[in-house]
Amino acid sequence: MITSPAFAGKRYAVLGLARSGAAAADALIASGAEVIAWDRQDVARAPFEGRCRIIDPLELDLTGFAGVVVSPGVPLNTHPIGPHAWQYGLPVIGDIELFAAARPHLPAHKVVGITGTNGKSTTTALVHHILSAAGVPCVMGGNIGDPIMAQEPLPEGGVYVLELSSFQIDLTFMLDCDVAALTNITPDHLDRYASFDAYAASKERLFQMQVSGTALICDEDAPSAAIADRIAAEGKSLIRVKTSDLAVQAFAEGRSPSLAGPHNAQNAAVAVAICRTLGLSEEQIAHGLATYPGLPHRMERVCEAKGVVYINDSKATNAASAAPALAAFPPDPAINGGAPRIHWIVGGLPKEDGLGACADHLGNVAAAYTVGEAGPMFADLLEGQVRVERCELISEAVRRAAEAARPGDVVLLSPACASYDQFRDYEKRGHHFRQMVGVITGCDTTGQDPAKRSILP
Ligand code: UMA
Ligand code: ADP
Repeated sequence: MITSPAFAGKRYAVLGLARSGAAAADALIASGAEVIAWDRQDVARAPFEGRCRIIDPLELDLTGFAGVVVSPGVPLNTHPIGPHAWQYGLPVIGDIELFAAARPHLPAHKVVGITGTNGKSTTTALVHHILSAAGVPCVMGGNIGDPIMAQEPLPEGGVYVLELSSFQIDLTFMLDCDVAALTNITPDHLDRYASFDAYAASKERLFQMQVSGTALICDEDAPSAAIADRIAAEGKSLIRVKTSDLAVQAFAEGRSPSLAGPHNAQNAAVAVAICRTLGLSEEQIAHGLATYPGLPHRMERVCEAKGVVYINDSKATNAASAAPALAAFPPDPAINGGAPRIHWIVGGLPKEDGLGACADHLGNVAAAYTVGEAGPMFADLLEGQVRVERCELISEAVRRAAEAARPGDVVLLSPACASYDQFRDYEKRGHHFRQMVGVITGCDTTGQDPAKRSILP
């Protein structure tokens, strides 16, 4: 756990006690801070009974507090905690801000912050893998893996690789990343922001917090390019990254199968630029790119049964991230006479009104199986373009897709929606899909074998 004298003797309210909030409260208590903790769920509050005062900060006079630590899942745009804290002049912060405050007392280290609408986790995990393979002490945290405050501090020379969602950036004010990177910006999380511009502005704050570090921006969409232009105009250190950078590099041919596809080329190009900025050699980077094992729930090959491949892409929570999955399996003249071969399970909690970039790849779709709250909307949009089966539940969608699929076809969960209508998060949705595929096909789909992950054909 990361503790710091910076918190000793201070008083904090912690709202939200799931993974990141619990780790923040633990770290504050262990650092000698006085903590008032709260979560609307009693199961989340239970581990703190007897360890600190448990009370909703909304019921408290917060005079004398140092700050209110809020979890990224608490919607700041609608929750009353913001106005309540601000009336006492208190900052509303998250665990990443606690980490930033703890940094001066940690052994000399570097911080890499990675944001973007899509590709954050892949880029973060890839940078972490390249560094680890090169023998650099490093951890990854933030929006991936264990919360950063729960991790052991690194020895001198270590690198903290942080995936940062816009929700986390909104709760962070002094994280000066040695390297801050942006993969892309497309519409997402619009329920949490007043507009797409406000969402993009949230991402930009990661770079505004930098004092002397380098900004790496993949400037292939208009909002990202605009951010790069503003950083350049301020005279700050900026490297513009292009997906095509990867193609001209010596190691372009040696990428792990888990990094197949143009979207992963974008992620890999950003990761390579980050590792170069950190001073790694081309050989070290090439080795890491070739051996990257992939992450679960991103184009994860679950199993093959009766010639049908089942793919779990539960992390595709918006249209821009589902589109590359649909593009990955075009009709093949050698398979079923060149008929479309994707049985697409789509839907969940809707984020956008239309099909977005998915509309460009409907020629690859044999049938769509719509699920969740967005199911009827997707069914209405898709009917007349592809065969549609209204299913509501993923279990029903897998059952019907398995019945309809022919050898050579692909059953693909790439929902283009958030999971929160039916699941705790995209991971639970992905596990459920895996389980259902196991039940319906008879395959063992419980394994977490990295060799099975994220393999594109
Ligand atoms: N809560 C209240 N009152 C409210 C609202 C929420 O008490 O009004 C409580 C909830 O009961 C819950 C907690 O607040 O216990 C909210 O927790 P959380 O949703 O922030 O969950 P954590 O487990 O702390 O997970 C967070 C990130 N979650 C979100 O950003 C929604 C995780 O990102 C991150 O991995 C984790 O911290 C570790 O640092 C997940 C995610 O889905 C992967 N991120 C989004 C995405 O990638 O699209 C941004
Ligand atoms: P994030 O952490 O930003 O959500 P991930 O690396 O976990 O990103 O990928 C999430 C989903 O987005 C996966 O379904 C993946 O196939 C897709 N994806 C990954 N990188 C990109 C990219 N650069 N552009 C578009 N989609 C992407």
